[in-house]
Amino acid sequence: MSVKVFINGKLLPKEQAVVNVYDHGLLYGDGVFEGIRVYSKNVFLLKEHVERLYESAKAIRLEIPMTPEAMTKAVQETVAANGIVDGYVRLVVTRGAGALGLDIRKTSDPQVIVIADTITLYPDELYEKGMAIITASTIRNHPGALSARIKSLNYLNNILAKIEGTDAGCAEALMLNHKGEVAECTGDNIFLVKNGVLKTPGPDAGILEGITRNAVMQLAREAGITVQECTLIRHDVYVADELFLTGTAAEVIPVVKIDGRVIGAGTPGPITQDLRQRFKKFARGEK
Ligand code: PXG
Repeated sequence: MSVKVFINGKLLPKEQAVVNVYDHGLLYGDGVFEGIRVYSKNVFLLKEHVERLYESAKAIRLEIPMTPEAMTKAVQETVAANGIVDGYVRLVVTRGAGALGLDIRKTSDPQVIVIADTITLYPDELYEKGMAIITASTIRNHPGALSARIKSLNYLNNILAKIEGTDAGCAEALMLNHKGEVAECTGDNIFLVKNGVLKTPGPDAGILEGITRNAVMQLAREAGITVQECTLIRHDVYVADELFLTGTAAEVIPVVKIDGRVIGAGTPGPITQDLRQRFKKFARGEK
């Protein structure tokens, strides 16, 4: 069965779900998106993702031509139409086709696209043994230039850092902000554990406020773990007892090495493993 893609109110076979080459999403990366997981036919934290999509759109002055309620329904219908049990939803809204120029007033018809498909995950081994990452030399976008809180179609900043990671044989890379502080990874947020306290950079570090990040902070608090959003520098990461990343695709993944330095005992730590289990249960609606 061919994958059916929701585009502007219609479910079309994926070959027919196409956008105009004059779309500013293609020409300028002018648009917003979300990546959402489906667990056992249930679209995970859909409300939070739809809210973030509309906030991203508002921040770039893009009016989405449907209500959040209709968007929610479109996601659920697309997931059902493709028989997705465990998978992934990509929500995209582009600025639409326009003249060859930056002026948004010369664009029309923003494209609303919902793709429901399977997802490629990190290999199981990385969850069991932990992953190695590096610090990229590419810093995160200066928040005064483009807020990292906008999940925009322009991911070059992260892609350049990701290339540094893959060149070094690592699946992720840490990005610092313009002040040299720890921000986030290319598609994941970062957490560390020091003396039993869970620490992560706050939104003012210039990060995407990950929905997985928020869920993990909540689960940690419920488990009686002290959680701090605070400024972190590379030194804090190097001397951490435990390190892990969170993201829609990664869920909770341990990190055991960064820039060649071994973190803690060099194996996934107890708090990381506990939070990973709690997150898995939560995602499957067992909490
Ligand atoms: N930081 C950045 C820069 C991201 O892009 C996260 C953190 C984690 O946020 P969530 O809300 O997912 O916990 C992201 C998320 C993909 C893909 O296909 C990327 C993300 C999510 C899902 C899929 O590359 N990035």
